[in-house]
Amino acid sequence: MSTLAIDIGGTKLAAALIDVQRQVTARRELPTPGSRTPAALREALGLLIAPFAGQAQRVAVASTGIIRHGILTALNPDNLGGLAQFPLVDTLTQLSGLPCVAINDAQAAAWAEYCALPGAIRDMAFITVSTGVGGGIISNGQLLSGREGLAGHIGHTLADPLGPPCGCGRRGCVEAIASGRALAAQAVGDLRGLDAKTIYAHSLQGHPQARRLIEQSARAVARLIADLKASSDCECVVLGGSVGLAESYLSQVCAFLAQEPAPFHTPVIAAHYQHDAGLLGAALWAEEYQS
Ligand code: ADP
Ligand code: BMX
Ligand code: ZN
Repeated sequence: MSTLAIDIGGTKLAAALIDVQRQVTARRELPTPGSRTPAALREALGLLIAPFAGQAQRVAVASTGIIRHGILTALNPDNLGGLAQFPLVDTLTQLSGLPCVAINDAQAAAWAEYCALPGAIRDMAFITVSTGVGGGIISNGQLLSGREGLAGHIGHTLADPLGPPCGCGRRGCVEAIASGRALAAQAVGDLRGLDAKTIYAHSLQGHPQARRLIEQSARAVARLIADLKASSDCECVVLGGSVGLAESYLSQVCAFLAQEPAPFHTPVIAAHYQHDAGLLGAALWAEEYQS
């Protein structure tokens, strides 16, 4: 059975076929629409999946936002251009004519990455540093989603009480300091108006402000990892997302984590499935959910 997996992020939409051997084929991407109305997102999803017609037996979606009863509710609507709610499962069932399940993107990626770890590991956390900062927690071999679907939304834990306001309504969240959107929002002077990818490229070339912004991001993520170690005694943390996977980001996070006291240390590794973790996780989750 082939699964059509879809990953909805704040910056890009991805889709691919996942076969029984868990191979990702025919992967394609589109930008998340600029005008983020429900109609625009529905239209973009239609365009994204059109080439897959007749090639899959079910749809599995990993999406940014709190996913509960098949509905996407944004915790931070700014990441989706103000879009607060979207009927994810109904829309994709209508567009594809196939049965559909949906799960939060970082929870999905956590599940895929957990499945790729050695079997002895039972407790781990996944962090994506991407448009936002998302997370998924595996405790004693189980993915935590929570009654309200909020479990793992660790990007909205406190990094700095005096930090910038976050779109979730809190102030100084990890996401408001470390995410791709935060990097762009905090940039001033010659970096103002640039996206995180471009700011990151400047940091690699030694631009002082860009380097400070990336360091600040990596430091906030390292402190988050120490907090996760303290709260869950995770055996490792897996890092993903386009910022999290960018050159030298992981080594910066590890250097900041090494500055914390030893009981808060845990191995930090790059996502095995790289940019496909959400897609694969949704497909693997659908296998569990529908078997
Ligand atoms: P999504 O959040 O849609 O899942 P990504 O994981 O690609 O998508 O994260 C998007 C964020 O990552 C944007 O802020 C973008 O500017 C930034 N980004 C994309 N590519 C890179 C890169 N090579 N290096 C650093 N940042 C990147
Ligand atoms: C936000 C939140 C999470 C999501 C995370 C990463 C929204 C719309 N999203 O914290 O649900 O997992 O961003 O999302 O409230 P991404 O778009 O960066 O992949
Ligand atoms: Zn927040």
